[in-house]
Amino acid sequence: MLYSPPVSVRICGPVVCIDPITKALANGVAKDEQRSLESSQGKQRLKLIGTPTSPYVRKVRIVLAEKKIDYDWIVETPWQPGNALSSLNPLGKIPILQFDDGATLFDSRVIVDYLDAVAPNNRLIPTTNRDRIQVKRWEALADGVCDAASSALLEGRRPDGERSESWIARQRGKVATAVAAMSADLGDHTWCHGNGMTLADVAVGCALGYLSFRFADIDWRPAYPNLARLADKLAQRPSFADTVPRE
Ligand SMILES: N[C@@H](CCC(=O)N[C@@H](CS)C(=O)NCC(=O)O)C(=O)O
Repeated sequence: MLYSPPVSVRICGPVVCIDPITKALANGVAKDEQRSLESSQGKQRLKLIGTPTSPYVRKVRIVLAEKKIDYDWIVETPWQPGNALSSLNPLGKIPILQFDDGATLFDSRVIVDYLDAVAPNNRLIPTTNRDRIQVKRWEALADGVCDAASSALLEGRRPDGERSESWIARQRGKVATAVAAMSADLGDHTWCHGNGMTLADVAVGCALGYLSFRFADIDWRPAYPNLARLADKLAQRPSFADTVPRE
């Protein structure tokens, strides 16, 4: 089904419920988005489809939590034969965000971009182009760590005779250089970009969490104390603590 933009999402925090239309107007969202919010037919109940092990799903769950957006989480693994994911995402990958009318959004970068635009409370992606691109660059780097690491993991699970050790080494090499680059780019700064937490930190936190979860032999903490400091700070947030990867 083609994506038809929903008009509003339900934003509920533990203490207050924020009306998304009022909030959007107060935060000065773009005029066309205002119009779409104003033509509201009602509030959307979002479904997120994914697993508790996927770092991309975790990134979306953290953004949903940080923005206090209510949703139903449907656990579905792409590795289960006969799963229905390809009817929701032709690529058969998670995460998938599904709206009341059945329309879907993928992948994680598109979903978080969408969520940050329709629920402008607790902005995670800066609105100025220069800052926005830097945050998206961080996200690409961190997601790239997950891409390379998961490729190495899956290759390592192939049967003897089918497994390529050179492919695993290639992907592990990408992980190593990308983590070193993240550390160099973070330097002495508290956050990856700017003076507060952004999607850059969320994506980096998910990538580092995925390495700790799946690759006990990749000892990134002592090698990169600045990344360890960032990961420890993020781990104190309920959005991170509640989404620690698990089987
Ligand atoms: N770039 C995608 C990557 C999503 C992805 O690779 N998800 C994995 C799970 S961690 C998946 O669904 N793999 C199934 C497959 O490749 O068939 C995103 O950010 O959403």
